[in-house]
Amino acid sequence: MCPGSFDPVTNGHLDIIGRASRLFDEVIVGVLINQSKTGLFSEDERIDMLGEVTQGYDNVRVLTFRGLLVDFCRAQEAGVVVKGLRAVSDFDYELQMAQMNIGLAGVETLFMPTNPLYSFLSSSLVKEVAKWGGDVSPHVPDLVATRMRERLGPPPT
Ligand code: COD
Repeated sequence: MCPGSFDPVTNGHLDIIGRASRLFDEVIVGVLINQSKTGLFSEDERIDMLGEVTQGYDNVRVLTFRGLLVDFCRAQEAGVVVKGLRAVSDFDYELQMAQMNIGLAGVETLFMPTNPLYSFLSSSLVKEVAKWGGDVSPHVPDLVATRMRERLGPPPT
C-alpha cells in the first residue's frame, strides 16, 4: 500500500511507487479522500493523473479511501504500507504513524529512503512554486505540469 493525498502526484511519489512495484507482486496506491480539506485537484482529477502516470506498471492499482488507513489495508488485504522518507523531519511523525498502525491492526510499514533527486519535493512546495509562475516541470510528470498550468492560470501580479 502506497498511501497519500497526491495533490498532485510528484516525481518523488512516482519514484516510491515504481520501486515498490519492483518489490511487491501487487501495489495499491491509496488516495486519501479528506472531505474537510479542499485540494487543488478533486479526487477524480488526482486518480485520473495517478492512473495515467502509473500506466507503465502492470501491478499497480489506484484506489481511494476514507477513514483509517489500517481499515483500508485490511479491506484490501494489504499487509505492508510503503512510505518514502525525505529527511529527519519526516521521521518523527512517520514513526508515530507506523507504530500506531502496527498496534491497531498489525500492518507493517516499510520506509524507503527518498531518491536524493527528489528529497526536497512535496506536493505543497510544487503548488506554491507553480502558483507564482515558477517552472515545476522537472519535479512532476509532464501531464501534471500541464494540468497545474491550466488550473492555476497566470501568476498573480
Ligand atoms: N520522496 C519520497 N517520498 C515521498 C516524497 C518524496 N519527495 N513526497 C512524498 N513522499 C511519500 C511519503 O511516503 C508520503 O508519506 C507519501 O508519499 C504521501 O505524500 P502526500 O504528501 O501525498 O500525502 P500525505 O502526507 O498527506 O498522506 C498522509 C496519509 C494519507 C498517508 C496519512 O495521513 C494517513 O494514513 N491518513 C489516513 C488516516 C489515518 O489512518 N490516520 C491515522 C494514522 S496513524
